[in-house]
Amino acid sequence: MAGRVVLHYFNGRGKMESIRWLLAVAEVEFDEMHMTTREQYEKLLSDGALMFQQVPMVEIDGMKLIQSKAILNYIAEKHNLHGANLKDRVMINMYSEGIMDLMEMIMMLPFTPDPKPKLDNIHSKAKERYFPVFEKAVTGHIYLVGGKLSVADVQLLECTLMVEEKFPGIMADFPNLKSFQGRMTQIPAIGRFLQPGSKRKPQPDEVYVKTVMEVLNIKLPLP
Ligand SMILES: N[C@@H](CCC(=O)N[C@@H](CS)C(=O)NCC(=O)O)C(=O)O
Repeated sequence: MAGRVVLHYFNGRGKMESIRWLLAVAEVEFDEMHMTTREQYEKLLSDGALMFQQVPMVEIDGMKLIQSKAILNYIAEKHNLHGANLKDRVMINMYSEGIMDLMEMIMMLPFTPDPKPKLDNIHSKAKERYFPVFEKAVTGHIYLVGGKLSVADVQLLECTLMVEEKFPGIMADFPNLKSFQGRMTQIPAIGRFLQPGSKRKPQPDEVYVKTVMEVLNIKLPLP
């Protein structure tokens, strides 16, 4: 029998947070190994657990999976959160990639020495490029694709909450997206994940940034 799911990452959001969200929605219990030292990372490397020397890594069903999108797709497929057919799936993937592009910009902010111009760019991209697409997609539809909850819906909720943390009030121009958020938070597993004390991580702080930089030997500015 496959053991419990174990997430190997930092004690912070980064590229693992969408995986935490999806597992929570699929109601899969998981444990976390938080890397705090370079030695822990080197141990994973020497064990051959990190194919491309990168985390996230997730132990699941007897495998050690890497590459966050591959991990998300595996969990989504397994838990019926990846559409009913090939055409739905490609739409889900298109939405999901767009959402991840926006979330990645926010993810990189704490590692940016001069975040103000990046923040302004994120604001205009969210408002003019990404949110209008999703506002339209959820108008008259409960979910993004095929009338069925998918990984893209889960990521869209995660993303809109992240953007709102940076720009409170941004949703005022997107009433249907706001309603979508409201519907999604009614899903019991999501309601529980949004409660304090869940495995959802807070916004990155100085400790998180310092830990990531030390463990991965990152020097600023990033290339
Ligand atoms: N495409 C990979 C990228 C993973 C990635 O960039 N991981 C960072 C931490 S968030 C890392 O391990 N960097 C170490 C390195 O690249 O040497 C994914 O989505 O999982």
